[in-house]
Amino acid sequence: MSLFNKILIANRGEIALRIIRACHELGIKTVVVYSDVDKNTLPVRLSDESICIGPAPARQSYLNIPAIISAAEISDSEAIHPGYGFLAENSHFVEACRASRITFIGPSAENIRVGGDKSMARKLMKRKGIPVVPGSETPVLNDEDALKISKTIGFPVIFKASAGGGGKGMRIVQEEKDLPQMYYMAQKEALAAFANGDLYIEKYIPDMRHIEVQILADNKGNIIHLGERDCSIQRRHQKLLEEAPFMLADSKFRKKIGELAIKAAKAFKYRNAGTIEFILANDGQIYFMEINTRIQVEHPVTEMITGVDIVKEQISLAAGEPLSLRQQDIKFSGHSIECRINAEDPERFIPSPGKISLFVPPGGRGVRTDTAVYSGWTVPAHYDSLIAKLIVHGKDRKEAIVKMKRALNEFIVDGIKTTIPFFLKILDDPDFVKGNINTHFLERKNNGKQILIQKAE
Ligand code: MV4
Repeated sequence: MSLFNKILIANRGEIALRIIRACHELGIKTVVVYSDVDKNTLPVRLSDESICIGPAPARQSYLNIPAIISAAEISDSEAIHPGYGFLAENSHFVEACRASRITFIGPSAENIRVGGDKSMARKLMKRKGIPVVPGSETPVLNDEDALKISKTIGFPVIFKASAGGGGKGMRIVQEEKDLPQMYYMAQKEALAAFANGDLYIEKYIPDMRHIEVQILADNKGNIIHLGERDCSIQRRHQKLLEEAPFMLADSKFRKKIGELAIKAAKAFKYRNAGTIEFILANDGQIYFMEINTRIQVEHPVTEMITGVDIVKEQISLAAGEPLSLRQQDIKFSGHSIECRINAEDPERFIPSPGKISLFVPPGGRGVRTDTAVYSGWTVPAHYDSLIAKLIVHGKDRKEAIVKMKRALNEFIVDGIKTTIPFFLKILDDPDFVKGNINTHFLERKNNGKQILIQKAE
């Protein structure tokens, strides 16, 4: 199998290191690009080559397309892995790679364009017979248009930004009289965040669970799924804790949601690794929510229960290899949980950058820590605050919870504040332990005065 000789990694932190490890196991040389403040990082130290591409602000470094393409050219890199965030879902970057005859390790530019237009993606799904939440067919043009549609589907409704995904430009509208104001607030927020104020409407589904399915697709259109993840524990639309499998999924549910995800991916003519996100309503209805056209932060929980190395699969699929696994080869075993450890005040979730004087990640059977942190390193304030992903695997959910608590208690991070204490509280919460969770879990805990998080604003 001749994959690539050399891959450039256009990212930083734990995911850059995760990709370096996959490349080295495949016998592929790596080049990392980095910003001034990332000179003394593990990815730079452990990569075969490294190239400084600019100053700390991401616009001038990790988002600087000409600098990254030049770095790939001068280092003779045949492919670029974008990781997640930064340029991972930028269709212009995919086209720039193509123009320079560099393989983009990920989906097609078209996949990213359609997936990034949430309203268009919804329309495509509906046309192909995949259930979507009742709502608008296209972006709504104005508040009158929005009111007309809302009246036909019934309140409450939710506005979402076509260019969004995950929170910004979202507003729940409980009743008719609130609609105009909510419409303009959502539009203003979407415009500011995405330079695109297009909004679409969905019926508001109370107490939903966020269930997503990992898929892999080769260039010939063969698609398999690696099962589902429950990502319902979120705060302000940031996932904090993810698990696989969804604890209430039996093999029938897995088959149903897995086949829906494959059908959705086929409709997109999807290539490489991706995720289909679903809303699971409390009446058991499954609706397509959006498609994520990248490797995701939470991919390790799927790796832990399937034994599939998703990053290696991405590389092999990008090289044009056919899928090496058939659906019947995918076996699910045990239960995995991931906690996203952020450099943040665990009470107020505000960033806590600074020097980490001592860093001792936990280990032992069934414990994986994906991190690029080491003792003495300083967390820069310029990027997101994820410093480590703690992932455990147990024979069942109960064992995974016990293991996660054991590992969190072992984890030493001195010098900065982290979200470790917050996860210890969640893992002791009786509702969490029972699996009595949904996307409003944390808000409900707050209102019930079992404070797990401080109220935002
Ligand atoms: C929804 C929803 C209810 N109905 N969609 C989408 C992105 C994710 N981060 C939250 N999203 C939601 N989508 C429909 N049709 C509820 C949420 C949602 C939410 C919405 C507004 C404010 C806070 C929220 C917390 C969790 C979930």
